[in-house]
Amino acid sequence: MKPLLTIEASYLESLGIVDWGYTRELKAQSFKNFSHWIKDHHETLPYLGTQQSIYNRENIQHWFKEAQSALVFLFDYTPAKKESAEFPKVAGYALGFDGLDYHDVLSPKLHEIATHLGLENYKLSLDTQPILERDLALRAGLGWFGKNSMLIHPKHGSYFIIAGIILSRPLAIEDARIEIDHCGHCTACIEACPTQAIHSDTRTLIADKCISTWTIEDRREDTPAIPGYEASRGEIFGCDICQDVCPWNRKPLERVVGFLSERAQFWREWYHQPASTIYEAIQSLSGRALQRFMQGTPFMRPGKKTLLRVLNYWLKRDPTNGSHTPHN
Ligand code: B12
Ligand code: SF4
Ligand code: SF4
Repeated sequence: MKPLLTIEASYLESLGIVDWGYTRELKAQSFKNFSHWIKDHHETLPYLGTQQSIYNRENIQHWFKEAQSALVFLFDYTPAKKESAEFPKVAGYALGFDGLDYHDVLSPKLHEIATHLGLENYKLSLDTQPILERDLALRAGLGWFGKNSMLIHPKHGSYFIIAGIILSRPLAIEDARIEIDHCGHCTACIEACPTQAIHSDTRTLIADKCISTWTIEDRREDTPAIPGYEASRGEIFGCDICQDVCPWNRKPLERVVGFLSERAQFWREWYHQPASTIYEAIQSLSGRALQRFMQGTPFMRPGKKTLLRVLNYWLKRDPTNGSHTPHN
C-alpha cells in the first residue's frame, strides 16, 4: 500500500486498512442503477427508499454541501474469515473487528486519520450515511462491482468494510484509475446462492431473497423463510456464501494469518452451540438483559424477535437436538 500524504503505509496497516483511494468525483456513476433497483426494494429496507435518501445518494454534495473530495479506506476482516472457515454460520464481519460493531470500532480510526491530515471540516461515510459506498470505492479506484454486487479489490478480494472521509477541500493526490471488471465468464456466486438472490443481468441482489436481509434486517416476527434457505450452510446471522465461493477471495485467504480476539472467539463458540441452546438462552433473557449481554456487538442489530425467528426455523426442522445442519 502507498503512503497517504504524510501518513506512512505501516501506520494505515496498523489500523487494519489494506488499501485506500481518493476521488474528486462526487456524483455516483451507478445512480441510475440504484434508482431502478430501489423501486422494488422498500419493504424490508424502508430507510433506503425515502425521497431524501434517494436524492442524497445521487451526489455527495446533496448531503454535505461543502464536499469537494473523498478518501476511501478498506478495513479488512479476512483474518477472521480464515479462522472461522469451518464455522460459516455467522458473517465474517461480525467476528472481524474484535467481535464488536464495526461502526464503533472504525469511526475513531477515521477521526484519527483526519487529525493526522489536519482536517477540520469533514464527514465520515461508514455504512449508515446516504452514500453509495461501493460506487464511491469504485470511483476511488479500489475495485469493481462483482456479479455478487460486492466491491472486489484485485489483490484483497471482498472481505472488507468500506469507509470514507468526505472532505471540504481537494487534496494533492492524483485522481484514481477506475478498475476494470475481472469477473469474466465466472458465475460461481450466482450458482452458489441458495436462495437465488443474485440478479444475474443487473449485478444487483433481490434484497428480499438475501439471507442477510432475512437474518439481520427483517424485524418482522413471522416473515416466512426464503425458499432455498434450507439449502444454506445454516447461516443464522448474515451470509457470506457468495463471497466464500468467489475466486478473488482465495489468494487473500491464503496470504493472511488467521486471528480472532478473545471476545470474537467467545462469540464464535457461543454461536457454535446447538440452535436449541442459543434459542433458550436468548428467550430466557429480558429485552434489556439481552441488550446488556450483546452490547457493542453486531448481534444486537437484528433484535430478539429476529434472532428467535431464525433459530426457530432450524429447531422446527430438527426438534431433537436443534442442530443447524442443513437438510437438503
Ligand atoms: C442495503 C445494504 C445491504 C442489503 C442489500 C445489499 C445489496 N447488494 O444491494 C443487504 C441487507 C442484503 C446487505 C447484505 C450484505 N452487505 Co450490505 N449494505 C447495504 C448498504 C447499506 C446499501 C447498499 C445499497 O445501496 N444497495 C443497493 C444496490 C443497488 O447498490 P450497491 O449495493 O451499492 O451496488 C452498486 C452496484 O451494484 C452498481 N450496479 C447496480 N446495477 C448495476 C448494473 C451493472 C451492469 C453494473 C456494472 C453495476 C451496477 O450500482 C450500485 C449502486 O452504486 C451498504 C452501505 C452503503 N451505504 O452503501 C452496505 C454494504 C454494501 N454491505 C456490505 C456488506 C459487508 C454486506 C454483507 C457481506 C454482510 C453479510 N455478510 O451478511 C452482505 C453481502 C450481500 C451481497 N452480496 O451484497 C458492505 C460491502 C463491502 C463490499 N466489499 O462491497 C457495504 C458497502 C457496507 C460497508 N460500508 O462496507 N447489504
Ligand atoms: S449473501 Fe447469501 S443469500 Fe445473499 S446473495 Fe450472497 S449467497 Fe445469496
Ligand atoms: S464469484 Fe465469479 S462472478 Fe461472482 S463476483 Fe466472484 S468472480 Fe465475479
